[in-house]
Amino acid sequence: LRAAPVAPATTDEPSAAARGRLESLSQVAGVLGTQWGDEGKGKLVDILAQRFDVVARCQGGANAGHTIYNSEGKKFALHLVPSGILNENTQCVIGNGAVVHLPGFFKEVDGLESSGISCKGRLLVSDRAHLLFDLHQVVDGLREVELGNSLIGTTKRGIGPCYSNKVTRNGLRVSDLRHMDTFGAKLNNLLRDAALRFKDFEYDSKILKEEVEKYKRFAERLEPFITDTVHFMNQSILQKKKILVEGGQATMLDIDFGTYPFVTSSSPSAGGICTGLGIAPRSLGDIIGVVKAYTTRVGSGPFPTELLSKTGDLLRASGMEFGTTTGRPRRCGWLDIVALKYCCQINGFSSLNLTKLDVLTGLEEIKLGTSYYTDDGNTVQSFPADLDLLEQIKVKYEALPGWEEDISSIRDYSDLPETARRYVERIEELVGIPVHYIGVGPGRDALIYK
Ligand code: 2SA
Ligand code: GDP
Ligand code: MG
Repeated sequence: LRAAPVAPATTDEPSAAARGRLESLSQVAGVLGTQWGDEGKGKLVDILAQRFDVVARCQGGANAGHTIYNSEGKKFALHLVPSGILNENTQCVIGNGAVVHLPGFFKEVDGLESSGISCKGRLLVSDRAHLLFDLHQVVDGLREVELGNSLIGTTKRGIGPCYSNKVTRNGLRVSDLRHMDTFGAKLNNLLRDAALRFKDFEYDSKILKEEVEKYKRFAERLEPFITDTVHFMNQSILQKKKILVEGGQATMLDIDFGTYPFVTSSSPSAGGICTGLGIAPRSLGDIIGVVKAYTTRVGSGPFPTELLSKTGDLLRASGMEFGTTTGRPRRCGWLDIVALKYCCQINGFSSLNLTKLDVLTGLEEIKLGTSYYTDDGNTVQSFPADLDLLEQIKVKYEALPGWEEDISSIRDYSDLPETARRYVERIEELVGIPVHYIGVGPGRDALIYK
């Protein structure tokens, strides 16, 4: 295995095949993760954004980490801001389903602005989005400590505690910044609850006062970004603007469909698009599922095709599999077709983007996990909810031959080695959804349109 290449600078015009694919996408389209995150969604969103007027995030917060490269090869790590921000003609929306940590948000905005990317007037934050406070991050950490060996392995960005407050109905929303007279009392409730629950949670009236003062300044600074994004999204649809929804995390981390409790606290699957932006299901068109050519996972939880071997280490090194947000090493394994089929059912993808095919170069043999079975030899028909069963499950593999050639500069599908094409087509056969995009490197141009 070779180390993944550094993204080259590119200003190439898209090929006819690329233009065909990009121009035929529906008015409202989505890009969603199909595994346990980090499939390379950010790169596809950044490429597609060139053809879209609006790019919107519908769930999650700064737990997401999308690494993208602009046309000069400059690297950007985005967390909350949609990956469409690098395209100056695109408006970006942080929808009602997302959670916003304002110190982190302004840090990201400042970083972009200092790189010459203007955010003002292009970045809209929903007045219905919930505010994620430092206190949520502290509680996230304390919960993990309490869980000991059974910890979830969260990003410690405060995601679970913030969504907990949303569901308990005592959370604060962006629109509360316009009512600073009641803001302090509401925030005090959250701080007091946290202090009652965790003895190590520091809380006194000085902390509250400082936090309220800080948020008074944030309220002023955020005002130009605050938008009724439900109205904006629906107006944009009526005005025939092209809208791209950028998923964070992935279906296997979905609060309902993922490997609960080792999941995030939002809905990164298709349903989350409607609830997280306030747009109707019938407005949705193409939904592209992003699939890494192998599987990775950060944090704890079941991972049936995990490779605890040298091959897993090779994939990690070659694919540079370290978290964008926390730098944690990602667990690596073979592509899990059972989990992928389950995810395809839930999301109804119109096509797939297979990413990081280049990382598999040099492997003599590549495996696909095609079915699950139990100790007594019985095949498990669908992806199980039962974690004990998942931990013990056996995987039946199909082995395919690998390839030696460097594929990172290939742009035409027909130029890929035959064994690489066979790998792609076998995946299409097994899941019944066409692969329209194939990633062969991290750069914007390193994409094959099939
Ligand atoms: P949380 O923080 O409450 O959402 O964590 C709950 C679980 O969800 C997983 N999770 C992620 N998995 C992969 N990538 C994520 N984002 C970062 C990235 C990760 C990083 O893109 O690289 O930098 O470490 C992400 N966000 C949440 C998490 O690992 C827990 O399993
Ligand atoms: P996301 O969270 O789904 O947006 O993915 P991340 O950005 O967290 O992780 C994907 C990583 O793989 C990033 O470092 C990308 O630059 C990189 N990447 C994306 N597509 C490809 C690809 O096709 N080949 C290689 N070698 N790297 C890729
Ligand atoms: Mg990521």
